[in-house]
Amino acid sequence: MPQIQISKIDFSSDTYRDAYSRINGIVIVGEQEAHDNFMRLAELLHNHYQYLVRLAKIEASHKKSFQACGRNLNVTPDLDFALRFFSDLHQIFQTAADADRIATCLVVQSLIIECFAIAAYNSYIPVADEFARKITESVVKDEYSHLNFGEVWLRESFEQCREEIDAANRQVMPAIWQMLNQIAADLEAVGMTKATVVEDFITRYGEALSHIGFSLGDIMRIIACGMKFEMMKHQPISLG
Ligand code: PL3
Ligand code: FE2
Ligand code: FE2
Repeated sequence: MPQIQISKIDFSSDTYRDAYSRINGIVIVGEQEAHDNFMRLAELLHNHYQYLVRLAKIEASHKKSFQACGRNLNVTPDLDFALRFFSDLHQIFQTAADADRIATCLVVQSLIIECFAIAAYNSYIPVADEFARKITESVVKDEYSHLNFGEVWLRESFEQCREEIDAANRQVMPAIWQMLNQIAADLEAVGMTKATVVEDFITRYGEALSHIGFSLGDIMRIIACGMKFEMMKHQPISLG
């Protein structure tokens, strides 16, 4: 029997629009970062230059699409908040690119940011307004191929890169949990939940690591390494 979904979300309420100003800022700045990162990767990976420039252009078009989503709801994106939100990841990517650490750059952009985006967009789709839902459905399709680029490259250089991938992960995962915690309340306000995003993210990132060549044991360890920071935040301090 088809389920009738009655949306309780009021897209024009102040609460919704306030939270959306930060979420919309994040996706706009996130897509801009993705554009810049793929352009940088194009310079670092000459034999993939044209393909990576094409990916960068797609990211620029995603940015435009999400700007339209904000305008449609009469929301001004909070870009200052979003720039601070991405600053740790931005720094990690720039430092790695300056040192020619391509595997690290790919872990940051092509694996982690893309998995984060796919998880977030998929959980946004069921609660989005009509206009944003159509846009997000088409954006998320592109993101799968961006994830795939990193998987394929890292799989081909797995033996030389596994240490670097591991180190990059240890650097990035705590930042990702922190980012999610910062926007947990805003996610709830637009009808999403942090738990859904975390679950989808872990599933996709774990799958990506297995495609690259990591064993199940490695994958558990890699993901749990980031989780420790996440769990500590919610554990009551035991004085006993
Ligand atoms: C990669 O192509 C783009 C990277 C964007 C990063 C997105 C992070 C998402 C955080 C939470 C926002 C979810 C809601 C989506 C609404 C349009
Ligand atoms: Fe994108
Ligand atoms: Fe992407």
